[in-house]
Amino acid sequence: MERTLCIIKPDAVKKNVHGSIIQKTLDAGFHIAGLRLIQLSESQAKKFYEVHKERPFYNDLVSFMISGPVVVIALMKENAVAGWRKLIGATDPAEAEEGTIRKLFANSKQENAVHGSDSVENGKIEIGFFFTESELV
Ligand code: IDP
Ligand code: MG
Repeated sequence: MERTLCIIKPDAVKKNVHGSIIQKTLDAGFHIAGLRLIQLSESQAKKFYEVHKERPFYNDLVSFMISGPVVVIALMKENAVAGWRKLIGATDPAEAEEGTIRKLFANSKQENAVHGSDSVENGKIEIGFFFTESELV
C-alpha cells in the first residue's frame, strides 16, 4: 500500500468539519497510519511550503496555516497519492468536482480545507516531516 499526507487545514478545524472529513476519507477506503492534532509554528509552515516561497500567496498561506490547529494524517491505500488528490478535488473549490472534499468544505482557493501530497516521492518527504516511522502503524 502507498502512503500520502493529508493535512486538515485551520479553516476546516475551525468550522468543526474535521470529523466529517475523516469519515469521508475512511468511507473512501483510506486507512489511517498516523494522526495528530497540532499547532504549526511559523518556521514549520514556511518549511513545509518552501516550494512556493516565490509565489505571491506564500506569506498569506503561511499566516493562514498557523492561524489555528491542523490535523496531520498519514493515509494509506493502493494508489493513495492519486486517489487522495481525486477525492479532495481541485485547489480552487470553484473548480472542484461535485462531491469532492474541497467542493464540500473549502472556503476559497487559499482556505481550501485539506492538503494532499502531489507525488509518491513528496508523500514520503511530507509524512517524514510530521511522523517518525515508529509513530506509523
Ligand atoms: P494544492 O494544495 O492543490 O497542491 P498548490 O498549488 O500546491 O495546491 O498550493 C498550495 C496551497 O497554497 C493551496 O492548497 C492553497 O491553500 C494555496 N494556494 C495555491 N494557489 C493559491 C492562490 O492563487 N491564492 C491563494 N492561495 C493559493
Ligand atoms: Mg501542492
